[in-house]
Amino acid sequence: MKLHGARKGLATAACCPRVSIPTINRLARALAAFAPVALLAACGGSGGGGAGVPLAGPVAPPPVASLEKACASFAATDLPHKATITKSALRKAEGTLPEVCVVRGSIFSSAGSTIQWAVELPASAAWNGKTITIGGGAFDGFIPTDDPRYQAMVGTSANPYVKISSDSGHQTRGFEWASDDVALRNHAFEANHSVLEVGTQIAIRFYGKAPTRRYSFGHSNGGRSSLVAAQRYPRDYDGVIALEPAISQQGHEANNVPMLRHFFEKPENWLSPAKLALYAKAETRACDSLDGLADGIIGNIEACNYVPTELLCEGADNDECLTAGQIESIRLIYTDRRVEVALADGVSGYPRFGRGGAATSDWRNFMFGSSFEARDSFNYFVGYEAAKVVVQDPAVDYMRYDPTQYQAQWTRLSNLIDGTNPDLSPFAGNGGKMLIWYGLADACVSLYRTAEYVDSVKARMGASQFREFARFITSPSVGHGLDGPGAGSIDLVAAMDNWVERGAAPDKLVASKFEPGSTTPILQRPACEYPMFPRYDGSGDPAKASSFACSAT
Ligand SMILES: [Ca+2]
Repeated sequence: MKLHGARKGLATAACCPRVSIPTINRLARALAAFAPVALLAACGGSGGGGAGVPLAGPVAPPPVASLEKACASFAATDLPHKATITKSALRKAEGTLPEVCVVRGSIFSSAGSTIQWAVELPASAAWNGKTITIGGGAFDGFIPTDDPRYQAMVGTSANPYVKISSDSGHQTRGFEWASDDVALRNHAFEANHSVLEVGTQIAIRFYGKAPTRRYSFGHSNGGRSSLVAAQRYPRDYDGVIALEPAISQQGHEANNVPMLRHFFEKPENWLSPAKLALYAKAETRACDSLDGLADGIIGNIEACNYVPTELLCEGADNDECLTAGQIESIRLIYTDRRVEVALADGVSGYPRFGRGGAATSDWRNFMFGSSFEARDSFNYFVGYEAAKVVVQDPAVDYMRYDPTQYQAQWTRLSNLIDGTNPDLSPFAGNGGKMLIWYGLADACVSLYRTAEYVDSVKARMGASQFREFARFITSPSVGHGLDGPGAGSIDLVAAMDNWVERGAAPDKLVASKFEPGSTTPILQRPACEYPMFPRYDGSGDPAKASSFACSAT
């Protein structure tokens, strides 16, 4: 799961559901439309997994032809949700990706929302009998498995799986479609659920047997959709993996307004790459050793209270100092924010960001962007997109609108999209496992919102019950772009599968840092459960995880 440079449109959006009666009615109608097929099927569940979508439709014998032939001749006309196949073609092996049959198709939900999806099927002998759904970042609008960066993020351990993904029901990268209720509901949760049913059926038809396990994997908005699936459809997945999940998107968009306005109000508030480097160096110098080792990694973020007052420009502004406005920008990044907008599940405000982001690509990509004039940072982009929707005006002035005047729209969005429902009992009761990972330096989606969410789940279920099915682990000095001085690459798919299949809880995971293109780690650290971080033992090899112990202080 390393990499994928944080880029506008790719990185996941800030953020951020409850099943209403209309939803239930809608689901009932969908099921009714499907009844003739469902009646034909044995209600097989998904083998040994907890996932319980009925496996409808006739079962074909296992293919004996080559993958290419089986792929070219694959057809299915009675798929769930009236899904239609538009193309079925072999994709040859490339890099670390194996040869697969890619079945593409669509689900027409309404005039305002059509879901484009893809299901990647490895050769029968290579299939491990399981599926993995791969979620998209930002506002979706593309098929993640078509993007090599997403394939790299999920990693080679996912290669033996049937990979399922979709654009969530729209084909653009903005948020303008969110004014359409069907499109919004698809993006929020329904597309993921529907496409899982389609992908499961395609696997059954293609291989002649049902998947034994189904997992979900996603980063940022994709992490949100993983957690939302566990909240709304507790029988869909045996394991959900969420990296830096954007579970409170509306909290992010409404509450970041004052901070972003300050950045872009005047040039002397904005931090150039040179200023970012200056600040990153100073923050690292002040806080690096708080974890016992000066290694460029700020592990003990809670003890890091550095304020760059000594960098204040005494004369003319230059690259070796910070203006008062720039110091205020940094203070705002590290300060909890509160814009009076009420969100789903009693959530309000939006927490500060974790320390260390200036030394990653995050502050440039997510906070400040390429120039003061461009206003192209990702947080500004998603905030502006949300403003257009809540104000219902594509020409809204982001720098002037009052988020508190649009409570009804925030509520509408938050109730559908946000993944803050703390009731994971049905998911846990069904045997589901949950693995959440965070880079502590994330400057797009606040670590602390997920920490609050995990606390809310523990408060409801009990901390020990939480640990029976879930882990929240972190890696310091890794940002939302999954880069930075820290070690943040962990094989979470293998970790999840070990937990689900063998009961091996992911308590000894090691995070690695690699040089680009290399598979030999240059640095390793334990992946500690939040709020613990890797503390150096004082004598061991600084490159080895065994030289560090997880500590809360
Ligand atoms: Ca350190």
